[in-house]
Amino acid sequence: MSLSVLALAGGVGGAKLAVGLSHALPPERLTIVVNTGDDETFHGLHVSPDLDTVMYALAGLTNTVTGWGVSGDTFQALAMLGRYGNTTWFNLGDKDLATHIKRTQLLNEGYTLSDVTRELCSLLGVRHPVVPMTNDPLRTMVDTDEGELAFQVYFVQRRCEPKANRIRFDGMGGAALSPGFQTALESADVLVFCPSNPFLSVAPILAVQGVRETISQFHGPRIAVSPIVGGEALRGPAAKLLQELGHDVSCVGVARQYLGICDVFVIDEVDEAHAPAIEELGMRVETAPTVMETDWDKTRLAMRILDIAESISPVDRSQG
Ligand code: FO1
Repeated sequence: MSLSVLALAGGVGGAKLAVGLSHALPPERLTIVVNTGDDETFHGLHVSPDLDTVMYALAGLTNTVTGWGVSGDTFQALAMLGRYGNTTWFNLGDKDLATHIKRTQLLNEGYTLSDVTRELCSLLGVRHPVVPMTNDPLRTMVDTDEGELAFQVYFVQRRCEPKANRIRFDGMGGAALSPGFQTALESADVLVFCPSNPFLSVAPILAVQGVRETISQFHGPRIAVSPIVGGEALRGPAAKLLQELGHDVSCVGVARQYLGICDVFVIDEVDEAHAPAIEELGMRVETAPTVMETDWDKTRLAMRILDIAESISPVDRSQG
């Protein structure tokens, strides 16, 4: 059986599984829809961190130390911008800046973010479709003890230190899903939630007009991978946010965020003891090695997800 997959991804964790899926599936069988709630304007340039993280990963350009940005990049332009009095807390490398210049140039010419992403990917040799969740502005805002902060201010400038009370998606009422996302939702056989932050990476995708409802009716298996392993986030503030927003700091707390939109929840082998609590939520649980360090780790997890999807026939789902 040859399944076609729609993968929903945020930044680094999403990019890793996207790479694994790209090894397991040809371009016409995979669409990677990416969060754009983290987008921000720096120095007059449109920066789409999660789109770039996925694009660089698929292009083999990733800085493997940080997980974002371009390998071997330098920061001379940023240093010069600092001399001109611009803010420099968001580390834009010289090569990375070229991406933002090109993106901004094309957006200013009237192309959509989907068009621009397709063009950048094509120029970097990325063959699997990478699609922004929306072409419209939708910005993640974090309400904290220090007031409401734009996502990158919270994440990078304030290093996720302020206590988060609530997360809001500015513009969600007017953000329509991108054409590529719409098509993939209609035509994919399987939906995969990559191991991305449920509040900061997946929730903005679900906040796009009609997405949550469409996914709740999705015709094929919906499989989510936990980004929390052994009670800790593999990276980023997922564990801190679970705690601050009043949820269990475990894969069970993550699974609860997927109620009604997920059929199979994949947890790491170290979390096997949590399986019954997740099954009680009405999801099937699978355990797998979910920590992706090497390319083989990524491909192995992708292949496992495809095996799980193949094991669920449409009949099983309609009876579930
Ligand atoms: N993350 C950081 O922690 N510090 C940075 O200075 C930083 C710069 C940066 C530049 C380009 C880019 O595409 C991503 C960058 N990131 C940085 C990562 C980014 O803030 C996060 O990956 C996401 O927005 C969360 O998924």
